Amino acid sequence: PPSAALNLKDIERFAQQVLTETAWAYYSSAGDDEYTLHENSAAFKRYWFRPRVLNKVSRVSTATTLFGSETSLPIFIAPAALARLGHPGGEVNMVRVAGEEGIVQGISNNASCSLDEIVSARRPGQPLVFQLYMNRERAASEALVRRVEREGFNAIVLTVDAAVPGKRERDQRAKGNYSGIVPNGSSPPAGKGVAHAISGYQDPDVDWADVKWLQSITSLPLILKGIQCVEDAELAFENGVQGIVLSNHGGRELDFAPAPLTVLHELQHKRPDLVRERDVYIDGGVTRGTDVLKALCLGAKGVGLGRAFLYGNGVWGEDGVRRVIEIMRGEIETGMQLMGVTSIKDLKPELIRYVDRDLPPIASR
Ligand code: HOC
Repeated sequence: PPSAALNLKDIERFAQQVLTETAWAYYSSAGDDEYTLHENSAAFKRYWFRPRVLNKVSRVSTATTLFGSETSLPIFIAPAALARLGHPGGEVNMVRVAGEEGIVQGISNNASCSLDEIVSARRPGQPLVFQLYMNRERAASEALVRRVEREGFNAIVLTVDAAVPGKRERDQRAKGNYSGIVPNGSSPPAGKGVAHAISGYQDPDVDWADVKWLQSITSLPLILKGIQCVEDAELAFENGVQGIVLSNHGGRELDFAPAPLTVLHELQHKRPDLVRERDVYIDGGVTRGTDVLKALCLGAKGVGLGRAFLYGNGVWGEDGVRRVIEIMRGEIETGMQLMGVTSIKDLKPELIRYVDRDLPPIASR
């Protein structure tokens, strides 16, 4: 049962046992030697807390506002492709649970459930954001953006860290049958893995003029996902976007791209005004509620989790998605209580310190 998982690492281990070889390889793989995949979570271990005591903490609120909607937690379901590869209910399972739990969800351009299925599973007013890859055929992107706007999505999230698929060798080596699950009618090129199979329509020639073009065709807020340095964060806001997600695509694209938490620290240092006044989100490498709290102390507005939801969904369907949220809710609440804070706005840089050394790996149990 889902209660057998006490933490997100447990869920990952169950997923490795239960998912097909193709699904596990596709979900878990990352670029080249997977240093960035490792670094995304290692970066969190270099920040320790400076807790405050003797504050009354019996009542804590984890509520906040993400992508313009109130949410019960400072986390969101990051857009990720092909939830059906893990469970036949696919993204719809996540929509149902996110609705019950009051969580914002990102719907991937490469979702395996159709937009019709997704919007029919949604509660009235349930917050969803749509993650877009720019199609070589701009007219197709335009039609999609207009459809999503009509459906009342909260925002368009344009992914900018994946001009071409990263070299994911575990994905390429896994042999399996994913026809019928791959969206956009693509036929998978043999032996190149799932990422190549689904991304044929994506245009590597996207630039800041396309960002302006997107703004001209929609009144929805535009968020850029995949910002990896301070200069591009500045450019994004100069180009009028409403928010950015510091992300390296879960380590799946450029190996040796920096951990999003490191970029957040640098942004917080060099442009505290942007972190304070604009919407800066982060994703990648989150396995604990304390990771979320560290990112929030450094100024992130919210934190995305992708693989954890794919794994939970893959093992137990809706119950697994619910279990991920339950675990995170518990860890975030307990962490806040032990740090001496009772609301999300109290999470400030003064509550953490940077420790300039790596910890030894945690022994496996
Ligand atoms: C050209 C972009 O987001 C993944 C998905 C699909 C990425 C396709 C690569 O697998 O990370």
